[in-house]
Amino acid sequence: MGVVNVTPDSFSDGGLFFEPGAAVAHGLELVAEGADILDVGGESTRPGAAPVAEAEELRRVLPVVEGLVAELRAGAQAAGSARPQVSIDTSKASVARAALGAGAGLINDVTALRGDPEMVEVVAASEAQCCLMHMLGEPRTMQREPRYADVVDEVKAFLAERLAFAVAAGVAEERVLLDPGIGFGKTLAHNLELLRRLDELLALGRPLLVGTSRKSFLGRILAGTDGEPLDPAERLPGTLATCVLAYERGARVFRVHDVAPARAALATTAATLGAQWMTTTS
Ligand code: HH2
Repeated sequence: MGVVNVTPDSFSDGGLFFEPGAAVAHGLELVAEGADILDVGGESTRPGAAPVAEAEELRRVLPVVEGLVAELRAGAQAAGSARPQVSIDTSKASVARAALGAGAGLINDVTALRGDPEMVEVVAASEAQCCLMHMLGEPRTMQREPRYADVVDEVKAFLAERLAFAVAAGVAEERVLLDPGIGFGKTLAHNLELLRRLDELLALGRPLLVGTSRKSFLGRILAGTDGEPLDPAERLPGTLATCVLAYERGARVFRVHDVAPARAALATTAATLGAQWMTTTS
């Protein structure tokens, strides 16, 4: 899953692809690098990020979803292959509805259907897949001394409850992906424990999505002697190490900014483990 941030303030690539044309071109580049899913987002979830109004979020993401769907459709038709999927990273039902109307096939809701009471109906009424992610609190406050008795048990119980909620509302279980929410209301130790014990979440019976790409815990592990965290642009080795580990522990969807190196690292890991590298496009 390649990240297409249409924001001025995302933590690692804010402002780079803010114009619709630049965002579409970037998404197509990620597909050329091997992405099977493009995750389009118009609101940063970094700690302390300013909320984005509905009209502004729509203005940012809708032309990009429309542009990508049109280009990917044409490309897939010409090649006779499956079209890579477009995902919408939003917690607003109206944005999800509009993106689905424009051809998105996955709703990535970092609030796991808690942010907008209408979101679950939008998902249930569609054929789309949906990613439910764990987050402690909300982005503005989530990194203020997060505490857990046992982070893995609590994330697992939360995801089980959210999955049951979605299914009870009419979302087919087969459409749901689950995500432990690396960096969302977690300390460095929490993130590492979740990755180390990721296999415990497999008992939930749904594919696991993991997003470690360039996140600040990687910058902290490799902080300089002055204590300064490593710059986001320098976090690719850490991203790849965590993706490989997460694959070995059972994760199957990896939300990354740097698709080509992630794909190469994961294909090599899969081959080494004797598994087949499954994608929708090959
Ligand atoms: N992480 C980010 C955003 N959306 N969605 C899921 N399912 N899982 C994640 O780990 C996840 C996510 C944060 O990364 P990014 O989009 O690069 O930054 P920002 O939120 O600042 O735009």
